[in-house]
Amino acid sequence: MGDVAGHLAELRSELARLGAVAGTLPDDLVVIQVGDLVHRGPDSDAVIDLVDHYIREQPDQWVQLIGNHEAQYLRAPAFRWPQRLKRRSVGTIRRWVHHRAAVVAAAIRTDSEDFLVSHAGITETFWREVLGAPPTAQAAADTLNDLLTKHDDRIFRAGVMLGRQDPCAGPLWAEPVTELIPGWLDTPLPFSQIYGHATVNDWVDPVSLPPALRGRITSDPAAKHEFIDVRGGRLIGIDPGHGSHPVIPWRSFEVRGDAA
Ligand SMILES: [Mn+2]
Repeated sequence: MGDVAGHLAELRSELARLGAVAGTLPDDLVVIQVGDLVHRGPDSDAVIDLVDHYIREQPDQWVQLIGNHEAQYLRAPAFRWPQRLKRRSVGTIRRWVHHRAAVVAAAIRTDSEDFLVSHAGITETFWREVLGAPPTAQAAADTLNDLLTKHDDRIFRAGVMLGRQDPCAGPLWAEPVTELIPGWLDTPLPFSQIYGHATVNDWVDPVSLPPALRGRITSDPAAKHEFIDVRGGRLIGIDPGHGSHPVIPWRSFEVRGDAA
């Protein structure tokens, strides 16, 4: 599930579409939410409460990832933001991280494809230099989550969104057009990646695509998903781009396989 951005009604209706009834997820569903649950929309604290309900009641079926907006509450804020969560919500996010109910990355394997899921994606430079070029999504996710446990600053490394383009921007901050995608045009992807945070497309005010991506990118505007085909796999952006108002319609990206 892409960025929720503080929109409780959108979170509820998407979970209902996925089969949640009366606060219970169906047995065969695991939700991996890519982070940025909060800010922009009107109900950030209520979104934290609802996710906390699922994390408590069905811990094996909700995998919460950390976005750069959650990171604002885990360490010294990296940027200024007009909204601020209630103290109780901050405590909830910190408890998730402490108990590893919120992590940096997850892996999904299907019969035909291996996926790493993270907030902003792993750049080629980050994959090689920080992670040591792991060949599988599971190995990459394990290393990323170990780095979080060790409070390694590289997990939180910013990039162009905070002012300086960086090929080693981290999994909470990499910007797709300038930081995430370019490195993977030269090096085969070891596994596909699913991420939120930002998309090449602007779903509200369509932009012309960068020349390097023409012919490589396909989009599902109804779902607000985009697919960049590169050697070795796909880069799949699923941030619907909710602002103070939700961007409708949007959907989670559904994969049939095993989440770990
Ligand atoms: Mn983000």
